[in-house]
Amino acid sequence: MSKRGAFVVIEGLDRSGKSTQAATLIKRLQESNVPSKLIKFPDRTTPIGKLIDSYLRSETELDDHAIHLLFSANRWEVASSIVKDLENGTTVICDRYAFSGIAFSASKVDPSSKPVDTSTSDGSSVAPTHSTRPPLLPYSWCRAPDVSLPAPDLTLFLDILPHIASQRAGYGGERYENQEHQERVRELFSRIAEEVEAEGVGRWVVLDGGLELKEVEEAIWREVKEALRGGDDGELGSVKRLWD
Ligand code: 2DT
Ligand code: MG
Repeated sequence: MSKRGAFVVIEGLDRSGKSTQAATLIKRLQESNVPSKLIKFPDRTTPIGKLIDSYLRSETELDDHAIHLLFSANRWEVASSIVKDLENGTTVICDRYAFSGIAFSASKVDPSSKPVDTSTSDGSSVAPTHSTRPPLLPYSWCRAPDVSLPAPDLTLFLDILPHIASQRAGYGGERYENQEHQERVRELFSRIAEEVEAEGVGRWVVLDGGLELKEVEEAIWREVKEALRGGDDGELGSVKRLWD
């Protein structure tokens, strides 16, 4: 078998620079003659993707469970083609993946729910915020539909503070693009990172998304070159599956 390609996922909050960096990375790979391909989730071009797109633009309302499953189905639509590409030696760069799926859904709260506990030590109470309300969907439920998807060899998490991201151009147009929700999404990503590291499903690397573009680009390039080299024996081995 020829050397397989690496599966590299770029994750982060909205406006953390993922799409810009993914585009630069694919250009560098191609200039280095590494067979590679860029994919993105949600893929809004498929029939399922069109439903997701309409939901994200707030043109339609969908039950929170249903939209979560659609996001996962949108990955399953191409899961076998990802594996095929990797096995044929193509490196796959993926802009968002199942980790966004879990983080964005498990961070949802019911705005009309009773806050967990907003009382302070002196007995007064503070206004309930997003983070004091109970989750709408259990974390384990959010993770379940993505179990057995191809696992990335490397996940690059572009970390940015929500208030910094909110000042970047193009922010705020779609559902979920508000600071309170993004704060909670960032917390969920930390939990996912711990789990990925504990279970050894590929490497999870946190990069400072607040740095200059060029600095982030170089940091990404170093990590990707390392990933392409494979393990100690110079092999990436067979494609692993998420969480199993
Ligand atoms: P973009 O801005 O990158 O197009 O993402 N999302 C994404 C989910 O809620 N679940 C998922 O599984 C994925 C992949 C994150 C659009 C928004 O969709 C959210 C932001
Ligand atoms: Mg967006």
